[in-house]
Amino acid sequence: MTMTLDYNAIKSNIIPHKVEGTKYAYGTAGFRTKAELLDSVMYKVGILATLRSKKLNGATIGVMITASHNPEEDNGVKLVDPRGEMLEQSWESYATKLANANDGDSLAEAIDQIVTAHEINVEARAAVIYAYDTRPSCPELVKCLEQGLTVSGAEATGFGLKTTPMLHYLVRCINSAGTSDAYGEPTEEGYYKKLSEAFKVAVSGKPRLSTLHVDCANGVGAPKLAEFAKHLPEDVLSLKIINDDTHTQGKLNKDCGADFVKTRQQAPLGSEIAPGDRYCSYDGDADRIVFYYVDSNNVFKLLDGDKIAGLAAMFIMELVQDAGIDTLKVGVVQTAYANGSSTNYLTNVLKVPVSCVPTGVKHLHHEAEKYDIGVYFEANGHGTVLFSPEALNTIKTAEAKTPAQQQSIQQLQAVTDVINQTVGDAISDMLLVETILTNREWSPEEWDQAYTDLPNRLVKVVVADRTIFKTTNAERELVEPEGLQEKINEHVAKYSQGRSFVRASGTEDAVRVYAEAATRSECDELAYKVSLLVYNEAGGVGKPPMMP
Ligand code: NG1
Ligand code: ZN
Repeated sequence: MTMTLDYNAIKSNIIPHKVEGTKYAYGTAGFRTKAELLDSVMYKVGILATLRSKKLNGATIGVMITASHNPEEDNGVKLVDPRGEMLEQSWESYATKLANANDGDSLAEAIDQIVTAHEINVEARAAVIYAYDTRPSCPELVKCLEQGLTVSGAEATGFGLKTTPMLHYLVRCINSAGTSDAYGEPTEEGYYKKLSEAFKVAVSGKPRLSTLHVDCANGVGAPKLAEFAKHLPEDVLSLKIINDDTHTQGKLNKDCGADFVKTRQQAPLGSEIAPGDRYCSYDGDADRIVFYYVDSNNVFKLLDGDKIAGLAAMFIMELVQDAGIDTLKVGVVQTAYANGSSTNYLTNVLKVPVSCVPTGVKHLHHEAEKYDIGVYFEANGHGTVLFSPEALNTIKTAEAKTPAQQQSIQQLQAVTDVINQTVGDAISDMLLVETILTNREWSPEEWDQAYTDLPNRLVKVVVADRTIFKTTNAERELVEPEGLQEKINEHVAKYSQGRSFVRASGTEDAVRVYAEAATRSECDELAYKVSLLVYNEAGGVGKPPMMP
Protein backbone atom coordinates (compact mmCIF):
# COMPACT_ATOMS: atom_id res chain seq x y z
CA MET A 1 0.00 0.00 0.00
CA THR A 2 1.27 3.48 -0.81
CA MET A 3 1.78 5.70 2.20
CA THR A 4 2.37 8.93 0.39
CA LEU A 5 -0.35 11.48 -0.24
CA ASP A 6 -1.87 10.90 -3.65
CA TYR A 7 -3.09 14.38 -4.57
CA ASN A 8 -4.72 13.19 -7.75
CA ALA A 9 -6.81 10.65 -5.92
CA ILE A 10 -7.63 13.19 -3.21
CA LYS A 11 -8.80 15.72 -5.78
CA SER A 12 -10.74 13.39 -8.04
CA ASN A 13 -12.61 11.66 -5.21
CA ILE A 14 -13.65 14.85 -3.44
CA ILE A 15 -17.23 14.75 -2.18
CA PRO A 16 -18.81 18.15 -2.93
CA HIS A 17 -20.92 20.09 -0.44
CA LYS A 18 -24.54 19.12 -0.71
CA VAL A 19 -25.66 22.71 -0.20
CA GLU A 20 -23.53 25.34 -1.87
CA GLY A 21 -22.35 28.04 0.52
CA THR A 22 -22.62 26.00 3.73
CA LYS A 23 -20.04 27.17 6.26
CA TYR A 24 -18.57 24.47 8.48
CA ALA A 25 -16.72 25.04 11.75
CA TYR A 26 -14.87 22.63 14.02
CA GLY A 27 -16.28 23.76 17.37
CA THR A 28 -16.18 22.58 20.98
CA ALA A 29 -17.53 19.21 19.96
CA GLY A 30 -16.08 18.85 16.45
CA PHE A 31 -18.33 19.31 13.41
CA ARG A 32 -22.00 19.03 14.28
CA THR A 33 -24.99 19.79 12.08
CA LYS A 34 -27.76 18.14 10.06
CA ALA A 35 -26.51 14.71 9.00
CA GLU A 36 -27.34 15.32 5.35
CA LEU A 37 -24.78 18.13 5.22
CA LEU A 38 -21.90 16.06 6.54
CA ASP A 39 -20.82 13.69 3.76
CA SER A 40 -18.26 16.11 2.34
CA VAL A 41 -16.98 16.89 5.84
CA MET A 42 -16.38 13.21 6.62
CA TYR A 43 -14.16 12.86 3.57
CA LYS A 44 -12.02 15.80 4.70
CA VAL A 45 -11.89 14.58 8.30
CA GLY A 46 -10.50 11.27 7.00
CA ILE A 47 -7.71 13.19 5.29
CA LEU A 48 -7.07 15.35 8.35
CA ALA A 49 -6.83 12.30 10.63
CA THR A 50 -4.24 10.85 8.26
CA LEU A 51 -2.22 14.08 8.32
CA ARG A 52 -2.40 14.25 12.11
CA SER A 53 -1.14 10.69 12.41
CA LYS A 54 1.69 11.32 9.94
CA LYS A 55 2.64 14.41 11.92
CA LEU A 56 2.79 12.31 15.10
CA ASN A 57 5.01 9.63 13.57
CA GLY A 58 2.25 7.17 12.87
CA ALA A 59 0.59 7.33 16.31
CA THR A 60 -3.01 6.12 16.06
CA ILE A 61 -5.65 8.86 15.75
CA GLY A 62 -9.34 8.24 16.49
CA VAL A 63 -12.41 9.48 14.63
CA MET A 64 -15.83 9.30 16.28
CA ILE A 65 -19.06 9.84 14.36
CA THR A 66 -21.77 11.03 16.74
CA ALA A 67 -23.86 14.06 17.67
CA SER A 68 -24.12 13.15 21.34
CA HIS A 69 -27.34 14.57 22.86
CA ASN A 70 -28.50 16.33 19.66
CA PRO A 71 -31.69 15.22 17.90
CA GLU A 72 -31.57 12.14 15.70
CA GLU A 73 -31.45 14.02 12.38
CA ASP A 74 -28.15 15.66 13.37
CA ASN A 75 -24.76 14.03 13.26
CA GLY A 76 -21.20 15.05 13.88
CA VAL A 77 -17.59 14.00 13.91
CA LYS A 78 -14.60 14.62 16.11
CA LEU A 79 -10.96 13.60 16.23
CA VAL A 80 -9.22 11.92 19.14
CA ASP A 81 -5.51 12.49 19.81
CA PRO A 82 -3.08 9.67 20.71
CA ARG A 83 -3.53 9.68 24.50
CA GLY A 84 -7.28 9.53 24.07
CA GLU A 85 -7.77 13.27 24.55
CA MET A 86 -9.57 15.74 22.27
CA LEU A 87 -7.79 16.99 19.14
CA GLU A 88 -5.14 19.61 19.93
CA GLN A 89 -6.78 23.02 19.73
CA SER A 90 -4.35 24.50 17.20
CA TRP A 91 -5.51 21.90 14.65
CA GLU A 92 -9.16 22.89 14.87
CA SER A 93 -8.66 25.70 12.37
CA TYR A 94 -7.11 23.25 9.88
CA ALA A 95 -10.16 21.05 10.26
CA THR A 96 -12.37 24.04 9.51
CA LYS A 97 -10.29 25.02 6.50
CA LEU A 98 -10.34 21.53 4.98
CA ALA A 99 -14.06 21.16 5.56
CA ASN A 100 -14.81 24.39 3.70
CA ALA A 101 -12.61 23.58 0.69
CA ASN A 102 -15.14 22.67 -1.98
CA ASP A 103 -13.04 21.84 -5.03
CA GLY A 104 -10.00 19.70 -5.65
CA ASP A 105 -7.55 22.58 -5.97
CA SER A 106 -8.55 24.43 -2.83
CA LEU A 107 -8.53 21.14 -0.92
CA ALA A 108 -5.03 20.33 -2.16
CA GLU A 109 -3.94 23.84 -1.22
CA ALA A 110 -5.36 23.50 2.30
CA ILE A 111 -3.58 20.16 2.70
CA ASP A 112 -0.32 21.68 1.47
CA GLN A 113 -0.56 24.44 4.05
CA ILE A 114 -0.79 21.90 6.86
CA VAL A 115 2.02 19.78 5.43
CA THR A 116 4.27 22.83 5.15
CA ALA A 117 3.39 24.40 8.48
CA HIS A 118 4.11 21.16 10.34
CA GLU A 119 6.90 19.86 8.13
CA ILE A 120 4.93 16.66 7.74
CA ASN A 121 6.72 13.79 6.06
CA VAL A 122 4.08 12.75 3.55
CA GLU A 123 5.78 9.37 3.18
CA ALA A 124 5.29 8.62 6.87
CA ARG A 125 2.93 5.91 8.04
CA ALA A 126 -0.56 6.88 9.26
CA ALA A 127 -2.92 4.86 11.46
CA VAL A 128 -6.53 5.82 12.14
CA ILE A 129 -9.31 3.99 13.98
CA TYR A 130 -12.96 4.99 13.84
CA ALA A 131 -16.34 4.19 15.35
CA TYR A 132 -19.91 5.48 15.31
CA ASP A 133 -23.10 5.60 17.36
CA THR A 134 -26.63 4.34 16.60
CA ARG A 135 -27.81 7.26 14.43
CA PRO A 136 -29.43 6.06 11.20
CA SER A 137 -27.20 8.41 9.19
CA CYS A 138 -23.97 6.80 10.42
CA PRO A 139 -23.45 4.01 7.84
CA GLU A 140 -23.51 6.46 4.92
CA LEU A 141 -21.20 8.89 6.67
CA VAL A 142 -18.79 6.10 7.59
CA LYS A 143 -18.41 5.33 3.88
CA CYS A 144 -17.45 8.95 3.17
CA LEU A 145 -14.93 8.89 6.00
CA GLU A 146 -13.46 5.64 4.68
CA GLN A 147 -13.08 7.22 1.27
CA GLY A 148 -11.04 10.07 2.79
CA LEU A 149 -8.88 7.63 4.73
CA THR A 150 -8.26 5.51 1.65
CA VAL A 151 -7.26 8.35 -0.67
CA SER A 152 -4.88 9.72 1.94
CA GLY A 153 -3.27 6.33 2.48
CA ALA A 154 -4.07 5.65 6.16
CA GLU A 155 -4.01 2.21 7.71
CA ALA A 156 -7.60 2.43 8.84
CA THR A 157 -9.47 0.16 11.22
CA GLY A 158 -13.20 0.37 11.79
CA PHE A 159 -14.33 -0.55 15.29
CA GLY A 160 -18.02 -0.43 14.46
CA LEU A 161 -20.65 0.66 16.93
CA LYS A 162 -19.10 2.16 20.08
CA THR A 163 -19.76 4.75 22.76
CA THR A 164 -17.59 7.87 22.41
CA PRO A 165 -15.54 7.09 25.54
CA MET A 166 -14.89 3.53 24.32
CA LEU A 167 -13.26 4.96 21.20
CA HIS A 168 -11.12 7.25 23.37
CA TYR A 169 -10.14 4.23 25.47
CA LEU A 170 -9.20 2.21 22.38
CA VAL A 171 -6.99 5.00 21.02
CA ARG A 172 -5.12 5.26 24.33
CA CYS A 173 -4.71 1.47 24.60
CA ILE A 174 -3.31 1.11 21.10
CA ASN A 175 -0.81 3.93 21.54
CA SER A 176 0.35 2.90 24.99
CA ALA A 177 0.62 -0.84 24.28
CA GLY A 178 3.96 -2.27 25.35
CA THR A 179 4.98 0.85 27.32
CA SER A 180 5.22 1.26 31.09
CA ASP A 181 1.84 2.99 31.15
CA ALA A 182 -0.03 0.53 28.96
CA TYR A 183 -3.66 1.49 29.44
CA GLY A 184 -5.39 -1.81 28.71
CA GLU A 185 -6.35 -4.34 26.09
CA PRO A 186 -7.42 -2.49 22.90
CA THR A 187 -10.75 -4.26 22.44
CA GLU A 188 -14.32 -3.72 23.58
CA GLU A 189 -13.98 -6.87 25.64
CA GLY A 190 -10.80 -5.45 27.21
CA TYR A 191 -12.70 -2.32 28.19
CA TYR A 192 -15.45 -4.34 29.88
CA LYS A 193 -12.94 -6.54 31.68
CA LYS A 194 -10.87 -3.63 32.97
CA LEU A 195 -13.87 -1.78 34.38
CA SER A 196 -15.70 -4.79 35.77
CA GLU A 197 -12.65 -6.30 37.49
CA ALA A 198 -11.77 -2.96 39.06
CA PHE A 199 -15.35 -2.42 40.20
CA LYS A 200 -15.45 -5.84 41.90
CA VAL A 201 -12.36 -4.93 43.94
CA ALA A 202 -13.66 -1.43 44.70
CA VAL A 203 -16.89 -2.71 46.29
CA SER A 204 -15.63 -5.97 47.76
CA GLY A 205 -16.81 -6.75 51.25
CA LYS A 206 -19.69 -4.27 51.16
CA PRO A 207 -23.39 -5.06 50.84
CA ARG A 208 -24.78 -4.54 47.36
CA LEU A 209 -26.96 -1.50 46.72
CA SER A 210 -30.54 -1.69 45.44
CA THR A 211 -31.14 -1.86 41.67
CA LEU A 212 -29.89 1.10 39.65
CA HIS A 213 -32.24 2.16 36.84
CA VAL A 214 -30.36 3.41 33.79
CA ASP A 215 -31.97 5.53 31.07
CA CYS A 216 -29.80 5.03 27.97
CA ALA A 217 -31.51 7.73 25.85
CA ASN A 218 -32.33 5.04 23.24
CA GLY A 219 -28.72 5.34 22.18
CA VAL A 220 -25.52 3.35 21.93
CA GLY A 221 -25.19 3.18 25.71
CA ALA A 222 -28.06 0.67 25.79
CA PRO A 223 -26.51 -2.27 23.89
CA LYS A 224 -23.09 -1.54 25.37
CA LEU A 225 -24.29 -1.41 28.95
CA ALA A 226 -26.25 -4.64 28.42
CA GLU A 227 -23.05 -6.25 27.17
CA PHE A 228 -21.04 -4.82 30.05
CA ALA A 229 -23.57 -6.08 32.59
CA LYS A 230 -22.74 -9.66 31.55
CA HIS A 231 -19.34 -9.15 33.13
CA LEU A 232 -20.76 -8.38 36.56
CA PRO A 233 -22.88 -10.83 38.49
CA GLU A 234 -26.23 -9.55 39.81
CA ASP A 235 -24.95 -9.79 43.37
CA VAL A 236 -22.25 -7.23 42.56
CA LEU A 237 -24.26 -4.72 40.52
CA SER A 238 -27.96 -4.89 39.79
CA LEU A 239 -29.01 -2.84 36.76
CA LYS A 240 -32.29 -2.19 35.04
CA ILE A 241 -31.95 -0.54 31.64
CA ILE A 242 -34.75 1.67 30.29
CA ASN A 243 -34.95 3.57 26.99
CA ASP A 244 -32.94 0.99 25.10
CA ASP A 245 -34.81 1.14 21.78
CA THR A 246 -32.11 1.92 19.23
CA HIS A 247 -34.18 0.73 16.27
CA THR A 248 -37.36 2.80 16.22
CA GLN A 249 -36.75 5.96 14.26
CA GLY A 250 -37.06 9.24 16.13
CA LYS A 251 -36.50 7.90 19.65
CA LEU A 252 -32.85 8.81 20.19
CA ASN A 253 -32.60 11.46 22.96
CA LYS A 254 -36.32 12.12 22.56
CA ASP A 255 -37.74 13.19 25.94
CA CYS A 256 -35.03 11.19 27.66
CA GLY A 257 -31.32 11.09 28.30
CA ALA A 258 -28.96 13.19 30.42
CA ASP A 259 -29.48 16.47 28.59
CA PHE A 260 -33.26 16.26 28.81
CA VAL A 261 -33.18 15.38 32.50
CA LYS A 262 -30.67 18.13 33.36
CA THR A 263 -32.32 20.94 31.40
CA ARG A 264 -35.92 20.02 32.19
CA GLN A 265 -35.20 18.92 35.74
CA GLN A 266 -37.58 16.02 35.34
CA ALA A 267 -37.48 12.25 34.97
CA PRO A 268 -37.34 10.87 31.40
CA LEU A 269 -40.15 9.36 29.43
CA GLY A 270 -40.39 5.66 30.22
CA SER A 271 -39.40 5.90 33.87
CA GLU A 272 -41.69 4.98 36.74
CA ILE A 273 -39.62 6.61 39.40
CA ALA A 274 -40.83 6.25 42.99
CA PRO A 275 -39.39 7.26 46.37
CA GLY A 276 -36.49 4.94 47.19
CA ASP A 277 -35.47 4.36 43.56
CA ARG A 278 -32.05 5.33 42.25
CA TYR A 279 -31.90 6.46 38.61
CA CYS A 280 -29.33 7.75 36.19
CA SER A 281 -29.47 8.96 32.56
CA TYR A 282 -26.79 8.73 29.87
CA ASP A 283 -26.73 10.91 26.78
CA GLY A 284 -26.87 9.59 23.19
CA ASP A 285 -23.19 8.63 22.94
CA ALA A 286 -22.78 7.73 26.63
CA ASP A 287 -20.19 10.28 27.66
CA ARG A 288 -22.45 12.17 30.07
CA ILE A 289 -24.38 11.00 33.10
CA VAL A 290 -26.66 12.54 35.71
CA PHE A 291 -28.35 10.80 38.67
CA TYR A 292 -31.71 11.56 40.26
CA TYR A 293 -34.39 10.35 42.66
CA VAL A 294 -37.69 11.53 44.09
CA ASP A 295 -37.95 12.33 47.79
CA SER A 296 -40.66 11.10 50.12
CA ASN A 297 -42.93 13.90 48.85
CA ASN A 298 -42.37 12.77 45.27
CA VAL A 299 -40.31 15.87 44.53
CA PHE A 300 -37.77 15.32 41.73
CA LYS A 301 -34.14 15.80 42.83
CA LEU A 302 -31.25 16.03 40.41
CA LEU A 303 -27.71 14.87 41.18
CA ASP A 304 -25.80 16.48 38.33
CA GLY A 305 -22.16 16.77 37.33
CA ASP A 306 -21.47 19.17 40.21
CA LYS A 307 -22.86 16.67 42.70
CA ILE A 308 -20.77 13.90 41.15
CA ALA A 309 -17.63 16.07 41.36
CA GLY A 310 -18.30 16.80 45.04
CA LEU A 311 -18.89 13.13 45.83
CA ALA A 312 -15.79 11.99 43.94
CA ALA A 313 -13.54 14.66 45.46
CA MET A 314 -14.76 13.87 48.98
CA PHE A 315 -14.21 10.12 48.54
CA ILE A 316 -10.82 10.35 46.86
CA MET A 317 -9.49 12.88 49.38
CA GLU A 318 -10.44 10.59 52.24
CA LEU A 319 -8.93 7.54 50.54
CA VAL A 320 -5.67 9.36 49.89
CA GLN A 321 -5.58 10.38 53.55
CA ASP A 322 -6.43 6.89 54.81
CA ALA A 323 -3.83 5.39 52.49
CA GLY A 324 -1.16 7.60 54.08
CA ILE A 325 -0.28 9.32 50.81
CA ASP A 326 -1.88 12.72 51.29
CA THR A 327 1.17 14.33 49.74
CA LEU A 328 -0.96 13.86 46.61
CA LYS A 329 -2.90 17.05 46.01
CA VAL A 330 -6.48 16.84 44.83
CA GLY A 331 -8.11 19.69 42.87
CA VAL A 332 -11.49 20.22 41.23
CA VAL A 333 -12.14 21.97 37.92
CA GLN A 334 -15.52 23.51 37.07
CA THR A 335 -17.00 25.98 34.62
CA ALA A 336 -19.10 29.07 35.33
CA TYR A 337 -22.21 26.85 34.98
CA ALA A 338 -21.35 25.05 38.22
CA ASN A 339 -23.93 25.78 40.86
CA GLY A 340 -22.67 28.38 43.38
CA SER A 341 -23.53 26.00 46.23
CA SER A 342 -21.26 23.33 44.80
CA THR A 343 -18.32 25.72 44.56
CA ASN A 344 -19.02 26.83 48.11
CA TYR A 345 -19.13 23.20 49.33
CA LEU A 346 -15.86 22.31 47.61
CA THR A 347 -14.06 25.43 48.82
CA ASN A 348 -15.39 25.79 52.35
CA VAL A 349 -16.38 22.27 53.42
CA LEU A 350 -13.98 19.98 51.55
CA LYS A 351 -11.39 22.76 51.43
CA VAL A 352 -10.18 21.58 48.06
CA PRO A 353 -8.72 23.98 45.48
CA VAL A 354 -11.23 24.79 42.74
CA SER A 355 -10.42 26.28 39.33
CA CYS A 356 -12.95 27.73 36.94
CA VAL A 357 -12.28 27.46 33.20
CA PRO A 358 -14.19 28.27 30.00
CA THR A 359 -16.89 25.86 28.79
CA GLY A 360 -15.75 22.78 26.87
CA VAL A 361 -14.20 19.56 28.05
CA LYS A 362 -10.79 20.29 26.57
CA HIS A 363 -10.40 23.29 28.89
CA LEU A 364 -11.41 21.30 31.93
CA HIS A 365 -9.19 18.38 30.99
CA HIS A 366 -6.07 20.50 30.58
CA GLU A 367 -6.62 22.33 33.85
CA ALA A 368 -7.23 19.04 35.71
CA GLU A 369 -3.86 17.78 34.47
CA LYS A 370 -2.23 20.43 36.65
CA TYR A 371 -3.16 18.56 39.83
CA ASP A 372 -1.85 15.21 41.12
CA ILE A 373 -5.47 14.12 41.10
CA GLY A 374 -7.77 16.41 39.11
CA VAL A 375 -11.53 15.97 39.32
CA TYR A 376 -13.37 17.75 36.51
CA PHE A 377 -17.05 17.87 35.68
CA GLU A 378 -19.37 20.10 33.72
CA ALA A 379 -22.69 20.63 35.47
CA ASN A 380 -24.34 18.73 32.59
CA GLY A 381 -22.62 15.51 33.70
CA HIS A 382 -19.58 15.32 31.45
CA GLY A 383 -16.41 14.71 33.39
CA THR A 384 -13.87 12.36 34.89
CA VAL A 385 -10.91 12.17 37.26
CA LEU A 386 -7.31 12.38 36.09
CA PHE A 387 -4.40 10.86 37.99
CA SER A 388 -0.97 12.19 37.00
CA PRO A 389 1.67 9.57 36.12
CA GLU A 390 3.43 10.44 39.41
CA ALA A 391 0.21 9.99 41.36
CA LEU A 392 -0.40 6.60 39.75
CA ASN A 393 3.13 5.59 40.62
CA THR A 394 2.77 6.76 44.23
CA ILE A 395 -0.43 4.74 44.58
CA LYS A 396 1.12 1.68 42.96
CA THR A 397 4.23 1.69 45.14
CA ALA A 398 2.70 2.90 48.43
CA GLU A 399 3.68 0.72 51.38
CA ALA A 400 1.02 0.19 54.00
CA LYS A 401 1.82 0.42 57.71
CA THR A 402 -1.50 -1.06 58.80
CA PRO A 403 -4.11 -3.39 57.31
CA ALA A 404 -6.50 -0.43 57.09
CA GLN A 405 -3.96 1.50 55.05
CA GLN A 406 -3.46 -1.55 52.86
CA GLN A 407 -7.16 -1.64 52.14
CA SER A 408 -7.30 2.04 51.25
CA ILE A 409 -4.34 1.70 48.90
CA GLN A 410 -5.95 -1.28 47.20
CA GLN A 411 -9.20 0.58 46.86
CA LEU A 412 -7.56 3.68 45.46
CA GLN A 413 -5.80 1.50 42.93
CA ALA A 414 -9.13 -0.05 41.92
CA VAL A 415 -10.71 3.40 41.64
CA THR A 416 -8.00 4.50 39.19
CA ASP A 417 -8.99 1.56 36.98
CA VAL A 418 -12.75 2.09 37.33
CA ILE A 419 -12.29 5.64 36.03
CA ASN A 420 -11.86 6.20 32.30
CA GLN A 421 -9.03 8.70 32.41
CA THR A 422 -9.22 9.67 28.76
CA VAL A 423 -12.58 11.46 28.81
CA GLY A 424 -15.95 11.61 30.57
CA ASP A 425 -17.62 8.20 30.35
CA ALA A 426 -21.16 7.43 31.48
CA ILE A 427 -20.51 3.73 32.20
CA SER A 428 -17.29 4.44 34.06
CA ASP A 429 -18.68 7.45 35.97
CA MET A 430 -21.71 5.36 36.90
CA LEU A 431 -19.39 2.74 38.39
CA LEU A 432 -17.47 5.42 40.27
CA VAL A 433 -20.65 6.75 41.86
CA GLU A 434 -21.83 3.22 42.66
CA THR A 435 -18.45 2.46 44.23
CA ILE A 436 -18.73 5.46 46.52
CA LEU A 437 -22.38 4.92 47.47
CA THR A 438 -21.66 1.23 48.14
CA ASN A 439 -18.69 2.03 50.36
CA ARG A 440 -20.57 4.72 52.26
CA GLU A 441 -23.76 2.63 52.27
CA TRP A 442 -25.53 5.80 51.12
CA SER A 443 -28.85 6.38 49.45
CA PRO A 444 -29.14 9.20 46.89
CA GLU A 445 -30.74 11.36 49.61
CA GLU A 446 -27.67 10.94 51.77
CA TRP A 447 -25.41 11.85 48.87
CA ASP A 448 -27.62 14.87 48.16
CA GLN A 449 -27.18 16.19 51.70
CA ALA A 450 -23.71 17.59 50.98
CA TYR A 451 -25.31 20.86 49.89
CA THR A 452 -28.52 22.29 48.42
CA ASP A 453 -28.38 23.65 44.88
CA LEU A 454 -29.23 27.30 44.43
CA PRO A 455 -32.24 27.67 42.12
CA ASN A 456 -30.84 28.29 38.64
CA ARG A 457 -31.99 28.88 35.11
CA LEU A 458 -30.38 28.69 31.68
CA VAL A 459 -31.99 30.76 28.92
CA LYS A 460 -31.18 31.00 25.22
CA VAL A 461 -31.41 34.41 23.51
CA VAL A 462 -31.15 34.58 19.74
CA VAL A 463 -29.30 37.67 18.50
CA ALA A 464 -28.29 38.92 15.06
CA ASP A 465 -24.58 38.29 15.65
CA ARG A 466 -23.45 36.32 18.65
CA THR A 467 -19.76 36.85 17.84
CA ILE A 468 -19.99 40.38 19.29
CA PHE A 469 -20.05 38.78 22.76
CA LYS A 470 -16.51 38.71 24.17
CA THR A 471 -15.83 37.41 27.66
CA THR A 472 -13.06 37.31 30.24
CA ASN A 473 -12.52 35.71 33.66
CA ALA A 474 -13.43 32.19 32.48
CA GLU A 475 -16.49 33.54 30.67
CA ARG A 476 -17.96 35.04 33.82
CA GLU A 477 -17.73 38.65 32.62
CA LEU A 478 -18.44 40.40 29.34
CA VAL A 479 -15.84 42.71 27.85
CA GLU A 480 -18.03 43.43 24.82
CA PRO A 481 -20.62 44.68 23.97
CA GLU A 482 -19.19 47.54 25.97
CA GLY A 483 -21.13 48.58 29.05
CA LEU A 484 -23.40 45.53 29.11
CA GLN A 485 -21.61 43.85 32.01
CA GLU A 486 -22.15 46.93 34.23
CA LYS A 487 -25.85 46.76 33.52
CA ILE A 488 -25.93 43.03 34.32
CA ASN A 489 -24.12 43.77 37.59
CA GLU A 490 -26.77 46.32 38.55
CA HIS A 491 -29.47 43.66 38.23
CA VAL A 492 -27.48 40.97 40.01
CA ALA A 493 -26.87 43.27 42.99
CA LYS A 494 -30.60 43.38 43.69
CA TYR A 495 -30.92 39.64 44.39
CA SER A 496 -29.81 37.66 47.38
CA GLN A 497 -26.99 35.26 46.38
CA GLY A 498 -27.54 36.45 42.81
CA ARG A 499 -25.14 35.49 40.03
CA SER A 500 -25.60 35.80 36.30
CA PHE A 501 -23.37 35.66 33.25
CA VAL A 502 -23.76 35.77 29.50
CA ARG A 503 -21.74 34.07 26.75
CA ALA A 504 -22.15 33.00 23.14
CA SER A 505 -22.80 29.29 22.72
CA GLY A 506 -20.09 27.30 20.96
CA THR A 507 -22.51 24.72 19.57
CA GLU A 508 -25.67 26.69 18.75
CA ASP A 509 -26.44 30.01 17.13
CA ALA A 510 -27.55 31.69 20.35
CA VAL A 511 -26.37 33.50 23.45
CA ARG A 512 -26.75 31.69 26.78
CA VAL A 513 -27.87 33.53 29.89
CA TYR A 514 -27.28 31.77 33.21
CA ALA A 515 -28.78 33.01 36.47
CA GLU A 516 -28.98 31.75 40.02
CA ALA A 517 -30.31 33.27 43.23
CA ALA A 518 -31.50 32.33 46.70
CA THR A 519 -35.07 31.57 45.70
CA ARG A 520 -36.79 30.23 42.60
CA SER A 521 -38.73 33.44 42.00
CA GLU A 522 -35.68 35.66 42.41
CA CYS A 523 -33.70 33.42 40.08
CA ASP A 524 -36.41 33.47 37.40
CA GLU A 525 -36.75 37.23 37.64
CA LEU A 526 -33.00 37.73 37.36
CA ALA A 527 -32.77 35.38 34.35
CA TYR A 528 -35.61 37.28 32.73
CA LYS A 529 -34.13 40.74 33.40
CA VAL A 530 -30.71 39.79 32.03
CA SER A 531 -32.21 38.04 28.97
CA LEU A 532 -34.26 41.10 28.18
CA LEU A 533 -31.20 43.30 28.58
CA VAL A 534 -29.27 41.14 26.11
CA TYR A 535 -32.18 41.13 23.70
CA ASN A 536 -32.65 44.91 23.85
CA GLU A 537 -29.02 45.98 23.88
CA ALA A 538 -27.38 43.42 21.63
CA GLY A 539 -29.58 42.86 18.62
CA GLY A 540 -32.22 40.40 19.79
CA VAL A 541 -34.02 38.55 17.01
CA GLY A 542 -37.56 37.15 17.05
CA LYS A 543 -39.82 37.34 20.08
CA PRO A 544 -38.45 39.05 23.19
CA PRO A 545 -37.78 36.79 26.20
CA MET A 546 -40.69 36.20 28.55
CA MET A 547 -40.88 35.72 32.29
CA PRO A 548 -41.03 31.93 32.87
P1 NG1 B 1 -22.19 25.58 24.45
O1 NG1 B 1 -23.20 25.43 23.37
O2 NG1 B 1 -20.89 26.23 24.02
O3 NG1 B 1 -22.80 26.22 25.69
C1 NG1 B 1 -22.57 23.01 25.24
C2 NG1 B 1 -22.53 22.79 26.72
C3 NG1 B 1 -21.10 22.50 27.13
C4 NG1 B 1 -20.50 21.35 26.33
C5 NG1 B 1 -20.73 21.58 24.84
C6 NG1 B 1 -20.27 20.41 23.99
C7 NG1 B 1 -23.79 23.89 28.53
C8 NG1 B 1 -24.21 25.18 29.11
N1 NG1 B 1 -23.00 23.97 27.45
O4 NG1 B 1 -21.73 24.10 24.91
O5 NG1 B 1 -21.04 22.24 28.50
O6 NG1 B 1 -20.98 20.11 26.78
O7 NG1 B 1 -22.08 21.85 24.55
O8 NG1 B 1 -21.22 19.41 23.86
O9 NG1 B 1 -24.14 22.81 29.03
ZN1 ZN C 1 -22.22 13.11 24.61
